[in-house]
Amino acid sequence: SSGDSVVTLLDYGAGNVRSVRNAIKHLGFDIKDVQTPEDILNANRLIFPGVGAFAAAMDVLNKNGMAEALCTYIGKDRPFLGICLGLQLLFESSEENGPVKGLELIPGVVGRFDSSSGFRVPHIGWNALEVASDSDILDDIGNQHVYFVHSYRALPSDDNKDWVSSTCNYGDKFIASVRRGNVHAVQFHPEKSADVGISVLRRFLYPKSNITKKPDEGKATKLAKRVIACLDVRTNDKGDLVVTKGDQYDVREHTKGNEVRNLGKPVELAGQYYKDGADEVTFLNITGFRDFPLGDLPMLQVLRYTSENVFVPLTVGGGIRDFTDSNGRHYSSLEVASEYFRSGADKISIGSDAVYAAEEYLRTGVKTGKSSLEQVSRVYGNQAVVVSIDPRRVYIKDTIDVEFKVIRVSNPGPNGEEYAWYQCTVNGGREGRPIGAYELAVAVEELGAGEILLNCIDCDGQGKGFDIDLIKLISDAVSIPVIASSGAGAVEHFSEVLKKTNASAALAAGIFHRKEVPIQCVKEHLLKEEIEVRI
Ligand code: 1PR
Repeated sequence: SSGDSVVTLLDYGAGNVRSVRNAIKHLGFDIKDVQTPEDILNANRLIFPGVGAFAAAMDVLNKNGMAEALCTYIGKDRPFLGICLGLQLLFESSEENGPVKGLELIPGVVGRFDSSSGFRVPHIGWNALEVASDSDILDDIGNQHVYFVHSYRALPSDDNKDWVSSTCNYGDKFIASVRRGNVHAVQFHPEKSADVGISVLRRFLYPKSNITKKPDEGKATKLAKRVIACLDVRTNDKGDLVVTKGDQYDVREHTKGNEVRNLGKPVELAGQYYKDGADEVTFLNITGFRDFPLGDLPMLQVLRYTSENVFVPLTVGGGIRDFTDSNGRHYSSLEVASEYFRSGADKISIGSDAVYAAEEYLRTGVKTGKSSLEQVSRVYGNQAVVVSIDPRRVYIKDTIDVEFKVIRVSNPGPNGEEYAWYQCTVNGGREGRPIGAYELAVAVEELGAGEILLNCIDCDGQGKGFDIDLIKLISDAVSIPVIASSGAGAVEHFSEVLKKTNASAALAAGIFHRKEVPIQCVKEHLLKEEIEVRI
């Protein structure tokens, strides 16, 4: 292929850049991977999607001469697009496990968001920008939302104001993008920002194509509340991977055959929900606790196919733990997670194994660093690790002698009980454990979880609304984002949970699968209720 349709990609192997590759291919370009510093110097256009930790990335760039080549390339004003860490590395230094020296092309220090100001860290989700007038690749954005996921950010100052092409508000006003000539970098993820993000990439790849429009004055907005579509996936009795949906976690039909309920094909449904405006798509491999997920090649295929066309974040969960297969081959949880990331996942979700890790941590007070949660979080960053909690409500008459966090419930239990605690379960709700959802949430935040997916077995599939008591309890207990799940049956349930609790997102399954309410209607309702959403 001619050099004109080739994008040079700097991927130093620290994480999932599959979605960047997919987006580039989607726009009709071939990819040439950087092998040597010369490849950088010879590039027609270079994309650098930084992933992983700042120090590790600088180490790799310094060791193989890439850092120098990058500085030369950028110094010559050659077409460059840095993404996320690919923006941060251009600055003088970062406080991430540091100070650590960066490429020193832009004045300023990359620091951590301050979670004490009430803003949850990581900054995960869709936010709008204030765009400067000569932003070029951002000219189509206006005040549409783009997807961010990061804990560190650079701040605008007098020293770097020549570079700053847009800012975003999240506690601080931070740098969302920089631009000088042909050199661009963005803190957000264009490859995960749906059509808006694809248009940013298109403007970079096809420069000067219809740059006529002046940007709308982007006005500062708040982080949008996310609406997430969840696909519970498992193999049915015929051996096909299907989207299923339980009633309080029971996914079998109550007919003679007792079949696994089949609500459609995972790749098709994910594609549909993307088109309908889902802010994220989550796949839960619900038999992963029993069957080894890497034996489950179809699940990896589902991710690969989905990520080719779905340009919003994908989360996958189920079966992330250490495993020894029937041949005695040992797989670490990190290998399992890595395989999911390589196949197109942006985040992985851990259920059962996080419960065991939290129990041990609470018992010993020691962080061993060995749990799946800690390992994946260390290697891929905490923004890539979701902990899925499957609690069941336990009503009690009084609060005496309960070693777990008890709340006064809004609706009394079947025997008039006024109190409850929420017991964590493992193995798809089959086994209750001696730990409460509150205790678990606090512990997993300390162990490195970046987000909590909060289910509720009592509400799952009932369509009667989210468990507001539970979601309030957990979202007030942690400073990482909480995704409210289980029980959505009407648009009002979404506004209720987002107004009455501090949840950052609302997830639903059945209501979308049964086509009762399209995602767009949920968004329109939220907008009407003056809740910030991405439309
Ligand atoms: O324990 O790490 O292998 O992870 C297993 C994962 O599979 C966990 O995230 C667990 O929540 C999930 N899971 C296991 N069994 C089931 C089941 O249903 N039998 N599904 C299951 C969890 C709950 C939500 C559901 C919401 C919204 N399903 O995913 O989508 O409740 O539903 P609704 O809107 O229809 O009410 P591990």
